[in-house]
Amino acid sequence: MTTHGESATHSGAPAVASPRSGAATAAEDPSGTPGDDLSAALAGLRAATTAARFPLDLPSAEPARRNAAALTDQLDDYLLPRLARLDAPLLVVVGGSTGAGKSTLVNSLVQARVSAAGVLRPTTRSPVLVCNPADSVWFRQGELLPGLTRTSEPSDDPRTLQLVTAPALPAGLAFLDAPDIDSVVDANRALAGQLLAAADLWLFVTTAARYADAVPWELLHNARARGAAIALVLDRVPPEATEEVSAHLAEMLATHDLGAAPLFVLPETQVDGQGLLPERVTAPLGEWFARLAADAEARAAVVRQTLDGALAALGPITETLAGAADEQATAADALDDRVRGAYRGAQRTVEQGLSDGRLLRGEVLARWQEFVGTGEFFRTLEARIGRLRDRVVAAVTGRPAPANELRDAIESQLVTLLRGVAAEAAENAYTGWRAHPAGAALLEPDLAHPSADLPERAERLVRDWQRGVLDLVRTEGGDKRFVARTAAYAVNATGLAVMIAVFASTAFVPTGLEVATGAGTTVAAQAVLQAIFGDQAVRNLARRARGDLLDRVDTLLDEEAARFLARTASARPEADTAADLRAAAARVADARERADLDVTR
Ligand SMILES: Nc1nc2c(ncn2[C@@H]2O[C@H](COP(=O)(O)OP(=O)(O)OP(=O)(O)O)[C@@H](O)[C@H]2O)c(=O)[nH]1
Ligand SMILES: [Mg+2]
Repeated sequence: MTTHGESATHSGAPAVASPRSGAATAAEDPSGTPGDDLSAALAGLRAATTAARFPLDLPSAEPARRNAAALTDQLDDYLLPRLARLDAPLLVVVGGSTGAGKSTLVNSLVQARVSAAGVLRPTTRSPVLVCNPADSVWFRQGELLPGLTRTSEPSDDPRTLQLVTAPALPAGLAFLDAPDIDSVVDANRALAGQLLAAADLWLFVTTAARYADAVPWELLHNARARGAAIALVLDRVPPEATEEVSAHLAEMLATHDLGAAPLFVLPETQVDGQGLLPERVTAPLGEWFARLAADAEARAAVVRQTLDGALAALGPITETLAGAADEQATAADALDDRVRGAYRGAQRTVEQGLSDGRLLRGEVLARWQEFVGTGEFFRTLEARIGRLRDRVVAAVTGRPAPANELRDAIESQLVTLLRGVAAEAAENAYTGWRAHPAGAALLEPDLAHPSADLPERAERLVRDWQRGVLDLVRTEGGDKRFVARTAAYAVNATGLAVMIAVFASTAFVPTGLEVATGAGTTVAAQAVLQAIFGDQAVRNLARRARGDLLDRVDTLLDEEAARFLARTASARPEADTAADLRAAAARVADARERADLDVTR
């Protein structure tokens, strides 16, 4: 058994993919059109992605935000710059668990201590890129991974990229030593993911102790799913375990559809005084990279394979974003519906209150009876309606106080009703939202109650309505003679009668029940009321006054509902977010098809 070298199942050929001969069509397309199309399509996708917002707190929102950010990063870090320069040096990102020996391996491959290796875990916190001096201009100018500040000094800041040149490394190939992928340090983990998304080739380094860990396999699986070029190093393998571990790892690779990825098994050895591995240990890997570096076509094939895979993955990723955007819109609609339902309920309660005579009770009824007169008054009533009206008028004339009291009683009855329905609607809308994941996040305690100034607004509403009823009586009283005959006090009296008629809804006071049961009134009282309300003019006025009241109530309740609806409106994604994302992804897919980057097709 060899203690080092590539696993027996894989050849040492530099090709990570299998390039078809002369396949560099897109890379060498003289017109450059497919690439330009692709770049434009990707710019469109970038715009659609950054425009997409997922503000409502749905289970899909957080992953969508993360995916959108990762997608934008990958477009900026890798896809756009790589597409613009298909011939740029191939970037090998060295990734894996902490302490696997990544930095040591990179140092050993370039024959220099370019990246600090150490016993403190994790050691590498900020990425180190090592390339041939001839390639340093490309990496320095910052097209690739533009968010990382270039530095020439070692750094612990994850937002920097330390650039080192190593003459021992051939031109056309660069290594990026990344922080650990399953780090306990959040920033490390996030950065490692971002760096892998910018790799032309991922060199995954693991050890005999760590190779079965879950996180790396998840990342490997995703990388494989995107069609990224991958090679693996099983590092620091104790000689006695080589056979068993290699076999098991090969099995796992096959299970994850990674059986074709080159695997290098490196034995545990001593590092030298510089912390480098002996040449004989790294030789197979070093030679594989040397051949890759020397073969422009093979390198181009790796680049195109990863690029094409990443482009192909944009469709499904974008679709999840579009799906999440759809969910946002649906949730916003659902939240709006709950609010509208609650406030429609309030409107219905008011309408019902105006139909079922429930407002004609208590204080209002008492004041009304007082207003139209006592038993005394009714005993003197005559049958003729015209006379009767005069009597009513006469009864009112000298007695302004009962009129005011009746008006006040009507006002307070209505205000109580409005406060009640507004409170109930707020509570219903509030609990409706609280039961919805996205709604709960939009709530604040005040929303459980009507607006602070609702009582004031309700009072104003009723007073305005009462004034409106009087105006109506004055200007629109159908029976001109009646109005003409009746002076200001009569307008007032008729107005109040109209309001009572609104409370009784049918414009009759049908309510032998409610009205006649009041103390001091008799069947005669009902007769007089029927005489008044049986009048067509009063009925018309009551119908219009009722409509006016309901309109005002609708406005008031709409204002109340608006406190909720404003929140969904500001959280609601643009209507065409999902469509824009899908259209942008379709354009990318189309341009990718025409660019024909896939060397295996
Ligand atoms: N004996 C021996 N020690 C090794 C070998 N490879 C790495 N080491 C040591 O293991 C420790 C960790 O190695 P690093 O190269 O820093 O590991 P890393 O993967 O870069 O770790 P992070 O930067 O934390 O992700 C260092 O002290 C190395 O000197 C090896 O093959 N043999
Ligand atoms: Mg390291």
